Amino acid sequence: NSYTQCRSLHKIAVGHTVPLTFNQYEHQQRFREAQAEIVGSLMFSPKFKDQLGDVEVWMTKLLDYALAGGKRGRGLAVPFAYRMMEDPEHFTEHNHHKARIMGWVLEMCHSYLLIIDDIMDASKTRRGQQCWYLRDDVGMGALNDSGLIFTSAFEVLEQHFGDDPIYGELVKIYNGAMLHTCIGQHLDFASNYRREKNNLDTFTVERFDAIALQKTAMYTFKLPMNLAMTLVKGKNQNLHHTEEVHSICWDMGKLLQLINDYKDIYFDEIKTGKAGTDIQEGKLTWLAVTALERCTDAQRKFFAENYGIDNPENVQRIKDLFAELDIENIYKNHEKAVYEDLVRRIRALPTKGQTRFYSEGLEACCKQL
Ligand code: DMA
Ligand code: MG
Ligand code: MG
Ligand code: MG
Repeated sequence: NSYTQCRSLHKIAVGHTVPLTFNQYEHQQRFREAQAEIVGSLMFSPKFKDQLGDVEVWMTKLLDYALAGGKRGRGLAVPFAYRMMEDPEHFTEHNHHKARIMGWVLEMCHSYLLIIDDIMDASKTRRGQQCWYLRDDVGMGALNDSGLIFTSAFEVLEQHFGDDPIYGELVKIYNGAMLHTCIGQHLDFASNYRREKNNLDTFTVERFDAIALQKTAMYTFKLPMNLAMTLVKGKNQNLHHTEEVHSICWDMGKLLQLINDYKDIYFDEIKTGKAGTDIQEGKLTWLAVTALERCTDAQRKFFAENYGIDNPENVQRIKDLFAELDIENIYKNHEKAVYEDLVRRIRALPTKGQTRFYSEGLEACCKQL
């Protein structure tokens, strides 16, 4: 079948040090299929099975919302990274499947973050649907629902890895990454211009970097890489702990966040599935800090008067100011430069043994941003 074909293609490709070609569709299909398995086993857990009937009904509805749609880039990155990093001699389908489960646990953590993020950002839509907290039958119950998703993620982890020697390590990896993300989300929220009106001193590129590193890079890039590494044989060679690989992951996270910030303003909701709120909410975004760097005193005053107000006229004024400052072009050039620099650095990684796979994996992830 095409899966076996894909595997042998992989072997041939790797054996001949030809760039790896692999069936993206197959990869996604397999990942999708694992969803039913994890949801099924979760609902079979005694915590849910021996419950009042209402609980299962609610959980099913919640999980349907939480796991539907989205690009699933983070979840897919785990099996993807495992496939890329593992020496083909040690590659097993069993481990590959473990990577998919880890990927779904990650997707559940992501969904937990999004439910909360939409409340904090006063968003209206997500993944083409109304935000969870805005539903008539949800409201502030969304706070507890996010907790249900997060704790269920760890329940899934225990169900599938509880007896595995790597279980303790996995808990540490997930929790560590989630802690960083929550710190990043706190900084993001606390840096909001509306919280400290008239203080633009904190709107700096340095602060944007520090926030993006924690709220985005940590769980989007470092986490899937670290999870996949737990499955890679001979991982104690420490190849994955080189400074440069760390720094590449950070910079990919920053790139993702600046793309996210750009889309919030310049992309149509039809395309992104979510209506932007960054200007209205006064977020510390890459566009805002870049604009401020280029403002005259008068423009800075104009920015201060209009940013962070949920009113179409004020929002339009900020967009006009961005246009005056040519922010869109500055963004495009910057994005291109960051991307090209990343690809160059990834290609320059040492190509002996495992790191070759590592660099291919990173480059492929980068292309998917
Ligand atoms: C989201 O940043 C970060 C996390 C950890 C969910 P964001 O609020 O800019 O994301 P989005 O634009 O998707 O709401
Ligand atoms: Mg948001
Ligand atoms: Mg946010
Ligand atoms: Mg955003």
